[in-house]
Amino acid sequence: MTPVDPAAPAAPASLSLAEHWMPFTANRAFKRAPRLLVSAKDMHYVAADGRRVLDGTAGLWCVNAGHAREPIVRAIADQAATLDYAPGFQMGHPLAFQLAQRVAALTPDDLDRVFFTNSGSEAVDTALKMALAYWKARGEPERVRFVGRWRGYHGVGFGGTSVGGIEANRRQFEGQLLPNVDHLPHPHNLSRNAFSRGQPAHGAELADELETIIARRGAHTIAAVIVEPMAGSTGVLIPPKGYLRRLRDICNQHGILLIFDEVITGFGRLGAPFAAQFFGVRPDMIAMAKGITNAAVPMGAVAASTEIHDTVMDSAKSGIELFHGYTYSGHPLASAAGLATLDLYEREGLFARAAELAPYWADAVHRLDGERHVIDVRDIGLVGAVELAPREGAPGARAFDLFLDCLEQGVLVRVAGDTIALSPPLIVSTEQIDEIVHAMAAGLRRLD
Ligand code: PXG
Repeated sequence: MTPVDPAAPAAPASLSLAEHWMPFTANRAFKRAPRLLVSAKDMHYVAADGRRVLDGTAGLWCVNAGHAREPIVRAIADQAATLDYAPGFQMGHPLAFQLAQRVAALTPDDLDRVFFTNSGSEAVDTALKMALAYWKARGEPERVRFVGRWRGYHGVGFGGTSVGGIEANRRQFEGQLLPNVDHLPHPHNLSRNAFSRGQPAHGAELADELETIIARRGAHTIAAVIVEPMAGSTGVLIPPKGYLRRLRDICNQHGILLIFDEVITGFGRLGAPFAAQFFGVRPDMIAMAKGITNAAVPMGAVAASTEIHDTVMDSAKSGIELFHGYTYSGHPLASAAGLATLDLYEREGLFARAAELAPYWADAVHRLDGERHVIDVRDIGLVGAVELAPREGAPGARAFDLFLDCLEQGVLVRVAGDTIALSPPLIVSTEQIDEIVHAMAAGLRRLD
């Protein structure tokens, strides 16, 4: 049991749970047995009953520097008192420009033109629309098709849902998703790659399926391919060695844009600023969010190549070049939080820290190899995944029980189908890594 924190704020005594329609949640079950968090600091949450919970998931893959970090808190508070909001259309404020410059300095090569959104979903839809605008500007308006990947997650906009490949997320909206989308096969293959350490050896050839799609549709109809370099929400799918390079090469051969959705992998999760650098593959656009502000204020962004940017700029005779944007694009509070966050990452060397911790992390999570029900353990950077054999007729139930068991032990992990995903803040200590793995092992031994 974890200690109770007497200083934690209490949840209100009479809290009505009916009105808040919760996102991606089993609402009825949750409201029968709610799990409420009331405060957080560094590596820990405090739950409504006062117990401390070790954050094994960086919130939802987003609190990379740990919770309620003082410089970020101060930057947001100061900014709220100085300039709470400024219109972002035909007006600007300095912080958004400063943050764009700082983000551009972290992205690979010439991906130096940064468009701000408020979420990963908006970043994805923005990148897809930029691809369409780019081809129109280039005089190839017939390039309108997108290629996503099965089991991909690109948020919940119509664009992201359409290129996404998680069946459950598509089913309720079938019939009104974007037309002209194809999906690559996902690269997850336990019969060849189970219990791999780091990138699996087998499966680079799955990228060649893009050639099949191109042969069927014609390269001249395809605007862009979008993939998560490492897929997170679907249960941590790590790209086989050579796979991303092959996708890049095929896109190059056919002049197709490659978009990396780095909403999860951006800002140090793998031990490099972006997965593009970690894997040594340059996309044409990167969609990002989450870690850009350490999740303290919602924000997302797209980094586009100067070529894409300049082509769109040059195609407009005068006036607005891209008919797209959000009321809160580059919001002052988010910009201030972003600047303080990037300072903190730099000052504490957190991306390098993630890289240095990765071997310890890999050893730790692979101690779960061979535990009961475990059919795979995988790792990359500071990401781990433990996949369980599903319970007969109840997919996901076993992993959900393990999630509840870990929470009872004071460790927050994340369920994705029958996989438990682990992604602690990059400030995690080796003792805390052991604590996460120990809770998982103890939970697994109790699990039906
Ligand atoms: N792309 C990727 C790759 C993501 O992981 C989004 C887009 C959408 O971002 P927004 O900010 O619109 O939610 C995401 C979001 C999980 C989990 O448990 C993952 C996400 C969100 C919630 C839960 O793995 N990723």
